[in-house]
Amino acid sequence: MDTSRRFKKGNGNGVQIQSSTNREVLKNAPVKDVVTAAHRVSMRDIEPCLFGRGGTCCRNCNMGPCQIIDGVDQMIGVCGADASTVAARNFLRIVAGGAASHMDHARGVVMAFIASAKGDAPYEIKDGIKLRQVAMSIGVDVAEKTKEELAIEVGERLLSEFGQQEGGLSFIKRAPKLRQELWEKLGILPRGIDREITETMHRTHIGVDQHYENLLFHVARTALADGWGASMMATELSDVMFGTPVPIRSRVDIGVLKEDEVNVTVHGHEPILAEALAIAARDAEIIDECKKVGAKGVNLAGVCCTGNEILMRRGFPIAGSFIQQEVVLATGAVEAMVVDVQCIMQNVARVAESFHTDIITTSDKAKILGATHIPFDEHRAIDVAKEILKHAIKKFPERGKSFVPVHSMDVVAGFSHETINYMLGGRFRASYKPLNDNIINGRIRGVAAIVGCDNYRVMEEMHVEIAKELIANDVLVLVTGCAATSIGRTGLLSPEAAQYAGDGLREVLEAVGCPPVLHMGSCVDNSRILIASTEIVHTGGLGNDIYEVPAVGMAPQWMSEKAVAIGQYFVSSGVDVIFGPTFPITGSKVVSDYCFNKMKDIYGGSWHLAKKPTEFVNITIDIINDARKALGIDKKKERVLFDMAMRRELGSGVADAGCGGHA
Ligand code: SF4
Ligand code: MSK
Repeated sequence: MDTSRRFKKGNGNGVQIQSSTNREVLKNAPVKDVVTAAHRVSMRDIEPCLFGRGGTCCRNCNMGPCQIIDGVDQMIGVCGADASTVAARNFLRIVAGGAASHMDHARGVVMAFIASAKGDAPYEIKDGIKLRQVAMSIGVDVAEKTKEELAIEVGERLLSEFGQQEGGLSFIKRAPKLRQELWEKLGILPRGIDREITETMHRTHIGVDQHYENLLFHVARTALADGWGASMMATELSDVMFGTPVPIRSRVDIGVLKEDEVNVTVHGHEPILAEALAIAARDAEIIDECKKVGAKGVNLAGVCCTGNEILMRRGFPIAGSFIQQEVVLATGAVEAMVVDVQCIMQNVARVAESFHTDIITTSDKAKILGATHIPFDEHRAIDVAKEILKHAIKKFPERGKSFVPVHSMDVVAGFSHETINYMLGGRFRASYKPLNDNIINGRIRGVAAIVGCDNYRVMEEMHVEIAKELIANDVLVLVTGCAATSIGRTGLLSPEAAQYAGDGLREVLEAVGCPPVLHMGSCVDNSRILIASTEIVHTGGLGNDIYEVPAVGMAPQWMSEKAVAIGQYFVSSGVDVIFGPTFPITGSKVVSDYCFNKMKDIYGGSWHLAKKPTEFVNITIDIINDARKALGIDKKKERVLFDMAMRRELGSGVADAGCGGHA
C-alpha cells in the first residue's frame, strides 16, 4: 500500500514525548531513532477523522461506510440511520468491547480459581476470610466446608453466570438497595455476562435496534455486567487467590530496571501469568541459572495493569505505564517483555528488533508477528513461567550497550477497600465511619477517582495537574490503571505528599499516615471503588444511594474501550464521570444531550466533557459542592489554587522526601 499520501515523511519534529524519563531514555538510548507512538502521532499528517471521533461513521453493512452529518437530511445513512442511531450504536459497541475484555479476563481468573481449589493449578486460597465474605455476599452457605470446597462452590456459581440466560448476577446484590430497585425498574439488570455482549452485536447489526434511547439502556446493562459482574469477580477472586492488597512500598518508572540482573517486564492485564512469574523468579533453580550467565537474579517489573497487580499484592516495581511500553525497551536493558492481553502496542515487536530483547506472547488469543509464543497454561503455571524466565536468562549475555535512567519514584500502593476500612477504623472496629465523619465535617470535601489510560494525544501530565489541584482542595483522590502509574511517577502516591493537601485533608492523612492519592489497583479493580462507594452509603450520613455521595470519577487521558465501559458503569451506578478531551458520541446532539444531561435524571450521575485540567477540577469541585449542599453538609470553602511555589516544591520536595533515586 502506498502510504506516502497519508503520512508525513518527517522526522517527528515537534514530538511531544510525555514523561521526563521517556525523554531521557530516548535521548540516551543505545540505538538512535527508536520510533514510539509519540512519533507516530506527530508523523501523521491527517487529523483523526471527525466522523469517527464524534461517533457518526457507520460501517455496519456493505452499503456504507456512511458518514452521517447530524441535521443534514442528505447525510443520513443509506439505510436511513440518523446520527442518533449511529452514535448510540457505535457507543454500545465501544462499551461492549471494553466490557468483553474485562469479562474474558474474569473468566480466566475464575477458571484458574476453580482449578487451584481442585489442586489442578499451583495457586493457593490465600485469603480465607475474604473467601467466606465473598461466599456469604452471594448467598453460598459457608458452614462445614473446607476452604477448597467453598472455593469450588463459589467459583462454579460465578462461572455459571457467564453463560447464564436469565436470573441476574450475584454481585449486583451488593449494590445499595435503592440502586438495585432503580435498575430493576428500568429493566437493565444484566441477565448473563456473555448474553449482554452477544445481544449488543445483534442489536447493532443493520436493521435491528434503531432507537437511540433503547440502545443506550443496553449500554447501561452491558456496563453493569462488567462493573458489578465480571470486573468484580476478577478482583474479588484474585484477592482470595493471591492475597488482598495491604499498603506496600515499592517504586515506579523506568529506573527500576537493573544493570546487573535479568530484566523481565510483564505487560498486559491478567494476574495469573504475573503471579506465576513472580513465584518462579524467586525459585532457586532460576536464581542458579542467572548466576551461570553472570546475573544476580531476575528483576521482574510490570508494565500497564499487570504492573499494578504485582505492585499492590507483591511490591514488585512498575517499569512503565501504557505510554512507556516502547521506551522501556529502548533502554536496551530488557531481556524479555512477557505479554498477555490488552494494551500491548504491536510496535513493541519492532522496537525489540533493534535490541537483544524478546517479546514473548503467552495467550493464544493474542499473538504478535515477530514475537516468540510460549502459551501459558494455568495448570502448569510454574513450569511455563520457568520456561519463559529461562528463555529470558539466555538472552542476558547478548545484552549490548544499554541506558537505564537513575530515576524511579517511591510509592505506597495496596489500598483495597478492605484496607481503607481497617486503616481508618482500626483492626477491631473496621469501618468507613471515620471517612464518612470527615466528609460530613468538611475536612474531606469529597472523593475523586482518576482512572484509565495515558495517551500521547493528550497534554503531558494531565493526571498530575488534576490530582494536585484536587488534593489542595481537600478532595481525597483514588487512582487505578495507568493513571496511578503516571501520578506515582511524581511522588503523589507517597505519604510524604500529604503536605500538599489542603488543611482538612492533611489533618486526616497525617492521623492515619496515608498518601493523599490512594492506589487502588488495575483496570478491573475499579470494582473496588463501587464497593467502597456502597460501604460509604451503608455506613450512613451521606445519603441512601451512591448518587448522593460527594464523589466524581474521571479518565482525562482515556484511550481504551475499557475506560468507556468503566465510565458507563459508574454513571449507571449514580456517579458523575468526566472524560476528555473528546468523547465518541458528540457527533449527535440528541445522544450528547442524553449522555451529558438526561442520564443525570435517570441515574443520578451523568457523563461530562472537559479538555483542560482546570476544567476537570472545576467540574469536580462543583459536583462535589452540589452534593454536599443537597446533603445539608455544605460549609463555604474557598477554591484553592495550586500556586507556582507549591508546584516547584512538589517537583523537588516529594522526590527528595520519598525517593533515594535508583532502587
Ligand atoms: Fe450505512 Fe446503514 Fe449500512 Fe450503517 S447500517 S453502513 S448507516 S447503510
Ligand atoms: S492498562 S486500559 S492503558 S489504564 Fe489497564 Fe493502562 Fe488503560 Fe490499558
